[in-house]
Amino acid sequence: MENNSLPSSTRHSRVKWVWTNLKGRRAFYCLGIMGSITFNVMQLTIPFFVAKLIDTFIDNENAAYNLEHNRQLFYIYLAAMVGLTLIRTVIVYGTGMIFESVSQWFLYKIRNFLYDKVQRQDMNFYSTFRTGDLMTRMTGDLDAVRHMIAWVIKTIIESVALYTATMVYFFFMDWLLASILLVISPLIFIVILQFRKDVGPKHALLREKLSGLNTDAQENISGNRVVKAFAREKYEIEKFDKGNSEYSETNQTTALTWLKYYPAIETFANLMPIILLVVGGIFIIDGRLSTGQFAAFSGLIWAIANPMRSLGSIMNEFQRFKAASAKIMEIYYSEPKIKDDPKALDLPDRFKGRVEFKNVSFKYEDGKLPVLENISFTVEPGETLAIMGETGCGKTSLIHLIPRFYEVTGGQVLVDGHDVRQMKLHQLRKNIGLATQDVLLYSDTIDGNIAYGDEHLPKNEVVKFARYSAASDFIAKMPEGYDTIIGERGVGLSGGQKQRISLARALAIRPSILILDDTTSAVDMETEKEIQESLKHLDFPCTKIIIAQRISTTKNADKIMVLQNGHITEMGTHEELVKKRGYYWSLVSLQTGEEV
Ligand code: DGT
Ligand code: MG
Repeated sequence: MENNSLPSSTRHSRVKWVWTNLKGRRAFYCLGIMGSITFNVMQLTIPFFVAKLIDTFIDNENAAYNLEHNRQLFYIYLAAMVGLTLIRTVIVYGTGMIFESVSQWFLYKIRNFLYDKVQRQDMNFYSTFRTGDLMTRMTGDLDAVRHMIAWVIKTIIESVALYTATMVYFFFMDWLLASILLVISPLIFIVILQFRKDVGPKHALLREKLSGLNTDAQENISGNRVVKAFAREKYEIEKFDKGNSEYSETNQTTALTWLKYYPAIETFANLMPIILLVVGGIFIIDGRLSTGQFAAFSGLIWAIANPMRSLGSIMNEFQRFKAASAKIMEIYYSEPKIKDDPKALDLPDRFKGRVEFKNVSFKYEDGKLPVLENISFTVEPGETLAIMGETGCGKTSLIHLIPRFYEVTGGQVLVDGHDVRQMKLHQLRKNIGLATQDVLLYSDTIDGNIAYGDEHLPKNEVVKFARYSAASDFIAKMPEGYDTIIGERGVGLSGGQKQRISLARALAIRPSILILDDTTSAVDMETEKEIQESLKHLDFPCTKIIIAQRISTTKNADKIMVLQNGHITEMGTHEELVKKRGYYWSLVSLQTGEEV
């Protein structure tokens, strides 16, 4: 994760992270915890009153007398038992609501936070994390964290409260019997610790398998055309099947791990009633313990055996939380490298549109060779610069430096005379209209896609920009015109149609700098000419930087730049470059089919 300087999540304690993010609901959550403790301590009341009843009214020399003359006490005991049970029910309901609502609130808050984080990341982040993996983090992993808050912590508190209260009560009644029952506990803890060691890595692996499965599914569903074109359905189905069965197997091994430890825990837990029966029996015979007390011990023995039994599932869920939270915290604490300088300049909203490269060099962080070297040029406001060059020579990389998608490795990129690193990213990018080489349109109406950068754009403006990009004719022929849904679940569009909508989208923000990356490559010559003509007559001032392969697109530009292997090899007007008889000249000859 070196690209994004993601701090290792282990540096942040998980529980502390949860606690920090509970801010705003902490008091409410603590109320839930207190409710849980109260409810569990109250579990002791029934056996307590049962013991009292037995010792006063059943197993007592004066039982008949007591029943006769102390009948009121008998009713008080009964009423107390019923009353306390009712109160306990209310508390259980209340705490259940609290844990559920706090955990849902947490889930909502963190999911929004993560989405925000992901949206603000720079390009490097997106080449590091795969979509399927990010989706897993935002869904399954987050649910494991929610489960921790709603169930795991609650169950731990309940178990500890119940166990402790019962033990205190037991010690109060008979310290010796209580101590003998306690002897089992360390054995159980040893088994549980061993289980934790065993199951922890399995949860981590399980989580990786799920993420891999999601990534495969996501890539194949969005890339289904390629799968079909190469008739690779069978291969992809088999690949998924393999991943799926591996996931299923890992799931089973993880779930079955507990079964290895379960018999030991169960044996220890079952030993308790036996010890109680033997030792308690002897104590009753010796007169050390009353029948009522024995009944209380017996009625509560589950309260120390059950928490031990639930230790297994608590540990299981805790390990799942551990694996999931590490993944979430990685995103949570990640910081984009490209962000606003705290001392960023306060510039007027609309730029003039002067672009200057000063000795710019650039290399991708994961790349070995420099992509651009020593690039210097200037485009004055309102001018048009055309960039040409063989595939892979660095054209797209160059224009991506203007909106600061990547940081230069040497030199400076200046807009209106200011280094882009000193500008507010939002402001810089708001001034740039970019039609990227890979067109991505949203599953939305044509209108919604064109007005993406300015949702309040009036309909007549949308139509105007569609006209600029020579898209209005084909849009008018669509079944529902501008309201036709396009994108993944909508009407299919041709490559050239998509490019024209993408151009209209870039124009619709009235950028002071318009960047077109091969935007008319799939458009026929006639339509392209139309587009060129309207770009000359936009109703707002705009600097244009146009990457293209066709001479017809570039020849009217104020400047034409030829890039070769990351260097500028030619720069000038059409006439100048033709005279030079270099790369540009050879392109002209090739494309026009005549010696010029
Ligand atoms: P095109 O669109 O095929 O006409 O080619 P250009 O001129 O737009 O090339 P460009 O800038 O996309 O790529 C220049 C070089 O940089 C090429 O060798 C591939 C490499 N490159 C492009 N994108 C990345 C990236 O995200 N990471 C790394 N490591 N290398 C990249
Ligand atoms: Mg390119």
